Amino acid sequence: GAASLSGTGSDRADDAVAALRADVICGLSRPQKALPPKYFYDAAGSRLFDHICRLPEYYPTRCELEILKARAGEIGALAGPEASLVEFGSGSSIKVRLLLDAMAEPSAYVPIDISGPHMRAAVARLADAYPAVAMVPVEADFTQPVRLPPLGQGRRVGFFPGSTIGNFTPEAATDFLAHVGEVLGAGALFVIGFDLAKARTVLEAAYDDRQGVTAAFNLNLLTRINREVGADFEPAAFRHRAFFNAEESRIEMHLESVREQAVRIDRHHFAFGMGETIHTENSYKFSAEAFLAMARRAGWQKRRVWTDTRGWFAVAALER
Ligand code: AVJ
Repeated sequence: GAASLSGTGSDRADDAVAALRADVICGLSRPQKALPPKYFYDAAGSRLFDHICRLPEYYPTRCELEILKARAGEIGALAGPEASLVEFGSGSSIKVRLLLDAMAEPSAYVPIDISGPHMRAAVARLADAYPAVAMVPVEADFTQPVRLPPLGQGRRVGFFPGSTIGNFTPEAATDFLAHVGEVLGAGALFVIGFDLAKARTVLEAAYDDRQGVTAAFNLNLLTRINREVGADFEPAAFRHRAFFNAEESRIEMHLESVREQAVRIDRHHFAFGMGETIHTENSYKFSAEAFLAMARRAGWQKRRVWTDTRGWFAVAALER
């Protein structure tokens, strides 16, 4: 929009802080206090998330890599020659490289990410390794309408790894899948990772690791809000909580107040009872059937579904 064309870096930063402040005030005003998980990923949070991906308990990253390594050839064949790879979010370049290596003369890589600097750094590294692939970063919120730049003759291949789809409620996930279909257009392929339901013990350990890295990741949200909007959260007065809600088939992360306390943002005061929580994240766990039914409602047909050897994680290739 106008801001991205004419705005300076600091205008954009002001906008981002204003959006964070509004979301925090709104989220803390609800009966069940809540904060959006997208705010986990400041510089410190992104580093902590990279650490989470290497933890012994956090299986999704390793499972998905196992699947992508085993199936890259099949994905490349489905993509066909001169395809454009459109990634929703700009994540692990290891996963993107696996796909680009398996595709026949890929014509473009198009990451869509709200964090410009992070994305441009990732793209610069890829550009050196893939001189024949046009690198076309799009700085945008991928949940909002975006128009793709003109791309080559080949197929459009969407990519949404990591089970980030699990952050959305089923309704929002369905809307998002339909939105991706609109963005990619008729004939597109969509390669998407999703986490599978499994034993509670395995799930809960993955979101409450022994080293406390996930706890630090969750609590970092409060540190970020203090720094960026001038709140006076005392992170030590909150505890990390993660549990599997079987009814909703999701891991929930919360920050639990260890005592009665109040938190201030300018003229706003938020009272916490002892044990009261801020709900910070949902991470839905699917059956392949439930996931595919949701994709079908959003206009996507199944081409393939692959799982790792333990059957803990899945990658689907969908077509529209
Ligand atoms: C990036 C949303 C896929 O839900 O597993 C990891 C985020 N939160 N540990 C997930 C996360 C706590 C992750 N996603």
